[in-house]
Amino acid sequence: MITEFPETYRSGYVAIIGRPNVGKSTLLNYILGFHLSITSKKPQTTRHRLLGIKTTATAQAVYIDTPGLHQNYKGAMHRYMNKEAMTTLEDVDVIVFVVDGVKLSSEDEYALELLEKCQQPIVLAINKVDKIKKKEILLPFINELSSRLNFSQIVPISAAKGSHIDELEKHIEAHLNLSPAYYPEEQITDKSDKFLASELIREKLMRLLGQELPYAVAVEVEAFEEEERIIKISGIIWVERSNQKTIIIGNKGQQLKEIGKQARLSMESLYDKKVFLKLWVKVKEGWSDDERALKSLGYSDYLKGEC
Ligand SMILES: Nc1nc2c(ncn2[C@@H]2O[C@H](COP(=O)(O)OP(=O)(O)OP(=O)(O)O)[C@@H](O)[C@H]2O)c(=O)[nH]1
Ligand SMILES: [Mg+2]
Repeated sequence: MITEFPETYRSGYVAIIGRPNVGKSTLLNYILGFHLSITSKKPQTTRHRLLGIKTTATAQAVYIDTPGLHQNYKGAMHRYMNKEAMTTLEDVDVIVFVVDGVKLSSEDEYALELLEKCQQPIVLAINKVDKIKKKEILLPFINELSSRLNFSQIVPISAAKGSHIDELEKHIEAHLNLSPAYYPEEQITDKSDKFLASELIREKLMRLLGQELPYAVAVEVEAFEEEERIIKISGIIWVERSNQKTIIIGNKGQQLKEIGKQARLSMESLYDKKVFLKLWVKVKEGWSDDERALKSLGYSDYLKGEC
């Protein structure tokens, strides 16, 4: 426990920004040392901003994981997701811009255009370098990127394997403010247990259903009752059409059973307690493009923003 903060103690907000699927949430989880933010092979896994707070003896970095920035959005949910990412840029002390591979996509370009307007230091993390066999092909990519924006640092990393993350964290820490911690030492996120539970269910849906998963799926945790030895959770999986409900339930209910089992195991590891989980699938037509319905499912706060 930190009883007194030294004068050299640093604290600040760190935005993790980039196009969908580059590994932003995987990076946050590696830094924190546990699975807080959901991840999957599918782009647009993260839908809401989420704080992940890392407190050490020398600094408190308040990371903000964001939905991947995407260009060709349609509908209210996509608008919400882009705003969630852009608003984050307003008040942070440092930005970590994540890319992967060795080529810029049009979505990376879109993110770069937004970042050009930012005044804060930007650290570039080139992720998934474990997938690059010939490391020398990174060099022209690094040159191209550094000619585009004046990055404070450029660090090739692998969030999945944990390579060079400590180096990245050192650079981030140097950009934080000289200040005692903003949040209590034991606080790890701004999100409720109920929110984290609903996200773990959505993660299993994304991972188990893959291409079959309808994009418009949302999870609502109706009840979260913590007792001495067990947490009782019940959740609703909302879809837009009845054929989507059939897919999620699967043959003789096997698919839903597996989703529930995997979500329960992840919850037990997150809460360090036994979990009893009940899941239902329900249909609500057109919710993903209906701002009122979105609000009721937690997609609230249309915020203006940029940096
Ligand atoms: N090989 C490799 N795969 C990675 C690495 N980092 C992340 N991934 C994989 O990339 C996929 C996307 O990772 P996420 O962390 O969900 O990506 P994201 O940027 O948060 O995506 P959105 O939330 O959709 O914006 C997952 O399948 C990860 O396992 C890495 O360093 N190496
Ligand atoms: Mg993510």
